[in-house]
Amino acid sequence: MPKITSINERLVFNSRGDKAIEVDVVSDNQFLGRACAPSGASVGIYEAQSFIDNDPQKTIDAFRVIKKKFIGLDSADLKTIHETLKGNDETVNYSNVGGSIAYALTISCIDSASKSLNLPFYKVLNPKINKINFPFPLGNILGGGSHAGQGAPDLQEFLVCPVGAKSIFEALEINSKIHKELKKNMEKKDPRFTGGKGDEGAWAPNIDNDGAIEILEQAVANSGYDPKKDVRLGIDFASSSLWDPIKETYEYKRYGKTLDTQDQLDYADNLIKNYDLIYAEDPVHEEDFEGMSILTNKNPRCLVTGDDLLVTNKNRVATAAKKNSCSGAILKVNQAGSLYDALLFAKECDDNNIKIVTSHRSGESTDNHISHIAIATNSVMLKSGVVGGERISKLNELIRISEYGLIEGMAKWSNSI
Ligand code: 2PG
Ligand code: MG
Repeated sequence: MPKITSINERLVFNSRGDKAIEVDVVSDNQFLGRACAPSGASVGIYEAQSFIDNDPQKTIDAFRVIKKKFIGLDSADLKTIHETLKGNDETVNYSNVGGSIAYALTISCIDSASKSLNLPFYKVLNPKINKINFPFPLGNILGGGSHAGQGAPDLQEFLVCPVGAKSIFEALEINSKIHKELKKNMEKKDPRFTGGKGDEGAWAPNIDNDGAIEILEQAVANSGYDPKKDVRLGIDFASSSLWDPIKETYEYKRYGKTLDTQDQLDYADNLIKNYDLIYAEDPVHEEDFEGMSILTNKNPRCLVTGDDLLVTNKNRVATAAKKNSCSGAILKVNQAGSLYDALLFAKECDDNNIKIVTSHRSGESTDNHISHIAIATNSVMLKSGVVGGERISKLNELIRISEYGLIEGMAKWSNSI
């Protein structure tokens, strides 16, 4: 068994230039694992708390006091590492040790174990995996909301999913082509478009929500694909960022619209139907299991997906399953805290036939572990942008994984969709 012999931790900077925690775990004095915790801009209220009292340095200092408890443990034994961590933090949101520590420690342990065992990361996580089915890359082409400046759409992400692609390389090439094409289309539409991008590399033009989805559909068609067949469209509404809990309305501030609960449901439903969306993430706010359920039941061709609704939490997805609130579930390890928590969530999704979409955060490192986590959890999609060093590192890792010779093809999930 690979034995943890040392642990080192530091503050580094993420893709937004904010402080982030990185942890190194060494097994058997030679196998270095390393992981850096990402962070979100549209953060769900039920997510793990990244730092103790919002203070990265305090979180690092507190970890230094407890880290000796992990020395000598088997770095591949995720359960024991998780339990040791929980022995120091009984809170539900990791507020005593910090979710960033839970993320970086558990992932760097598996990273180190994978080197020591000479196995790919995904195989350490899921030893039963034989043939790989690649997740479809869900590419963020145009965006706004909390990821971009004023003038960009209120909705956070306008996405594409190349469902007609036969290989991961082809899928990534298609997304990249559409990302480039959209820029050209945008320049024609608005000669003052600066080429500005949001946090995840999606274009952030001055356009409203309806204009954004239209121009995306056009860019897909201009790239030579059928947006109702080869490359389907998606939206991350990130509705909790629009929701005003006091007024109980959705505030589309940039374009001066206020929608009540029913209006929002109708708006989301119309977008899903008019554009034949394959993917609709958080179309209503994070407490509205019922609204999600209405949209899920009405739209069997669309993966109605919970992000802030589920926060990678096993109990919340169990509730969602009972109410039929979603057909898709976002998996972000740092929402849950530890990698072990995230795997419990994945199992609950699987048991309830809810499709998993493994996802980056808007504030990322150049780590590529999420690509392996997507494979290990049989995710149908990987949401990791299209361009930018910190996003491309994850997408390129999928290409490397495709050389391992155990490939079956792309995720098999789209029969009814
Ligand atoms: C989301 C994510 C990633 P953030 O809402 O799905 O795209 O954004 O990390 O800001 O929560
Ligand atoms: Mg989201």
